[in-house]
Amino acid sequence: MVDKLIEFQRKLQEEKFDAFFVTNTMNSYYFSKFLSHSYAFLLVYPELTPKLYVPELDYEDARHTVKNCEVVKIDRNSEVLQLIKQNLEENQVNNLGIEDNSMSVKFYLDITEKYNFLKLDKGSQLIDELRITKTAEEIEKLKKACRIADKGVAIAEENIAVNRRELEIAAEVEYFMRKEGSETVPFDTIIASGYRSAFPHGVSSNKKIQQGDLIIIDIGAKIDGYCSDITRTVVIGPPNPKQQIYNSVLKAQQIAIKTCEIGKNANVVEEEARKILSETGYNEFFVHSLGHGVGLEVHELPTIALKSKDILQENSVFTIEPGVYLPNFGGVRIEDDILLTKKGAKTLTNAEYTFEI
Ligand SMILES: [Mn+2]
Repeated sequence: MVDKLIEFQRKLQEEKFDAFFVTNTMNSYYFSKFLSHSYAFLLVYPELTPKLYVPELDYEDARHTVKNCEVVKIDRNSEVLQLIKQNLEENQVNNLGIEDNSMSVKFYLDITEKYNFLKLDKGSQLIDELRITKTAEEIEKLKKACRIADKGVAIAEENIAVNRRELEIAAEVEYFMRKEGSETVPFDTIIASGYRSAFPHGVSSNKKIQQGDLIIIDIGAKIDGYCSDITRTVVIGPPNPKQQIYNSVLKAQQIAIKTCEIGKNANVVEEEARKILSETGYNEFFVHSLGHGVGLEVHELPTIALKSKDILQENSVFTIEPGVYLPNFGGVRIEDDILLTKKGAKTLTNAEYTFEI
């Protein structure tokens, strides 16, 4: 079984870090399985047992959960950075990796002052590179989150009706997904109808759904911290000819999914999707990138975009979501989460592509 903490320690050795200071709670959860709602500082050495520093109020919980690190209790009157400093000194650390992508300026200035005997090196990338491919255990969690979101789409479609408000539909979907085991929503549930469906970042509002509206349903669920992200677009009543942009978007999405293979540059996948949209003249209305990685965060690596330098890797999970947005008219977006395997892309979200309801 792949152990990401051991892989990380190997990387630290290769990159000649004496130690690494994991301060982002999502990353300390990634390695230790303990999610703190205050702080959980993980000090990782290439060869010693990692130490997880948690506040007193989290100690019992962490002690029961964590199997691969030594859990250190920080009582309310102690200074955690001071205690970590002692440990760094005892182990003769000269250079310390830090999480440059997520640390506050205040925290950075604080450690620069307190740890002035150290050379601090940027290291977020090392963790991002580990998170880009998923373990079997992570894939199971992502699959569960996807299954719940699939059912959430069906609930949205059942509830959508003329004169109901977008927020009401969003509430029905979230209530249902919670009952199915979703811990929370990874992002606000989006039900965007009519002219509002043309806002690529549209959110649910008090607008009432009307006959003939295009409606974007963009939702996600969360299992053990792992997110899903799916979008379907429906129309109430028979679609008018212009609403058939749906067919171009669906074709672009399906072709892009088929294009995904291990070793391919991510930008090529977006190019393929854009070729299809260009055939019908809609390419210029596709104003965002094609997709993003999904894991503990709903947006992580790889980036599926024209500018991306990422190479698609086996066991990466990411979205493919072309969209076309015609101002004052409406928009269409179709999104699935896919797992990249040796046999190509496998969709983890499997809600039907229903258009007319
Ligand atoms: Mn997305």
